[in-house]
Amino acid sequence: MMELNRNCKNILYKRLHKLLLGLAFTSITLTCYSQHKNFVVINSAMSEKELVEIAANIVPSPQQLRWQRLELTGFIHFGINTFTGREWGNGKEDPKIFNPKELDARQWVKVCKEACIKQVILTAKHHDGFCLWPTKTTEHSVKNSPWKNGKGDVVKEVADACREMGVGFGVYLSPWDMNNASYGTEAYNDFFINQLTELLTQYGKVDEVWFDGANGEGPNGKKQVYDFERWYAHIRKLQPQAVIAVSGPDVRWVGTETGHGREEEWSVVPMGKKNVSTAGSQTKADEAPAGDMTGQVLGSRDQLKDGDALKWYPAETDVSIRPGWFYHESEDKKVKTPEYLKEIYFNSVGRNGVLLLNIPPDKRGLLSDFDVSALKGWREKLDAIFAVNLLKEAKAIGAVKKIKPLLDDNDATHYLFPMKGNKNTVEMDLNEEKTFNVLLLQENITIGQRVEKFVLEYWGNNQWIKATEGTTIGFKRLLEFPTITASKVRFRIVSSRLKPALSEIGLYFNKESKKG
Ligand code: FUL
Repeated sequence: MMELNRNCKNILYKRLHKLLLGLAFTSITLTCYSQHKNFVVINSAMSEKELVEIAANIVPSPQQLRWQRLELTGFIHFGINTFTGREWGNGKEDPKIFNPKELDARQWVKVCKEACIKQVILTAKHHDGFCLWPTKTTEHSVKNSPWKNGKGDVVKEVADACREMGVGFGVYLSPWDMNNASYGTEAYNDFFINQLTELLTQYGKVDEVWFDGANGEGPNGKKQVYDFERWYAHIRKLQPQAVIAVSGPDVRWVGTETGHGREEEWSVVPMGKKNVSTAGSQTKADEAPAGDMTGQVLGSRDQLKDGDALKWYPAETDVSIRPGWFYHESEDKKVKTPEYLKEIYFNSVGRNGVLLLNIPPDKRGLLSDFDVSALKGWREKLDAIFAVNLLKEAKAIGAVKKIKPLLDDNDATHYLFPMKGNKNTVEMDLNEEKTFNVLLLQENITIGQRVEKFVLEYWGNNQWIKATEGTTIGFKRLLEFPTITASKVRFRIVSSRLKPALSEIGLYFNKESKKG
């Protein structure tokens, strides 16, 4: 009996222990969760200090983090315009002109993959309303084209190729539709929901849904009031892991289509109030940041008060490898050079953005040799520059000793700079003289984006000399500067919103540098 009692007590204790542990764990999770949000409502009574602290603690959602880590994504503009030679159709095109006789989506994805592009977004429907999948929602689609006798499905071919090659898959579905008769009426929002349902239920996992803000007239001369809220909710239900860009809540348009993002790029921006959109775009886009989204800086200290909320809303930098978004033979000689693409990489990925590089297939349904060789040359350049981190074997010689996490190629580990006295500086001995002209920096954004100003110096002529400097870091910052040879360097964080969590630092040598 005694034995039985003891056993029961043991079981009871164990259960109680488990329960308490469970409760403690829940409360830890809740605390962590409440401290780390990607959206915080603010009010006008808050001081700048409070706002800065809130901004510095805002972090990406898991979807945003996955997306940011991709760094390179690819855009495929392909459709009826490929056959008319236009950039924007008018919705009156005959589906019979769509006939890409050699279409090979595996070639598109393979070329992208070899260029280290991690996700591919296909224009499933552009402004002309022509659908690249055999949709039930309209007759204006591949099903009425001679391609594969109307039995083809470009969306499926791209989705399958992406899955096979381990590349992410996304869809561009233009809200503006110049073909559909219901455009400009409430029925169009239902039609759009049905198109989304098809795209998000028939092709497996979708990682990104891309909405353009363009909002022109439809076939009956009317404009549509887009029901973005409803569309977002639908996407969240069908593909919760997908990010919604750029007229969407997760990813923001950087504000230019040149491929060159802002030097000072904050991923936390004020939202709400004073929405200003570009001409021709829907002015009521709920997700536009406060102020001018094409402005020089968004989210600086004095701009934080300009919204009703602060939000993690990172920048996507979209640009085409050619002057146009669609393929035109006349632009074959105008494909961006590997050197220029490298500049774009530095000024997009290297400025805390994700690059969305458009590579449009031609009338055959293949990426042309011009584009393929430009991408290859680009990749070779980047591989050559980033082959060796010259800091790998460096020894910490200053007040900050913990440099291991900064050199482990892992953006999830970091050193949290105490920022007291000289604990804002990491001083390193390179063991011997090294030649370098590229600086790579990363912050652990799961802690927050915090650095506001930094400087890199080297030891020369018995003094510290500035090599380069900058403002924001964010997920990644790349800076190229005139070539330097030195055996000692120091990296100093001049100002930061809160203790900065630096995750990586690297020095590299670009032997083809144009900076001298
Ligand atoms: C724009 C569109 O009007 C262009 O044709 C292209 O699709 C680009 C990515 O977005 O707003």
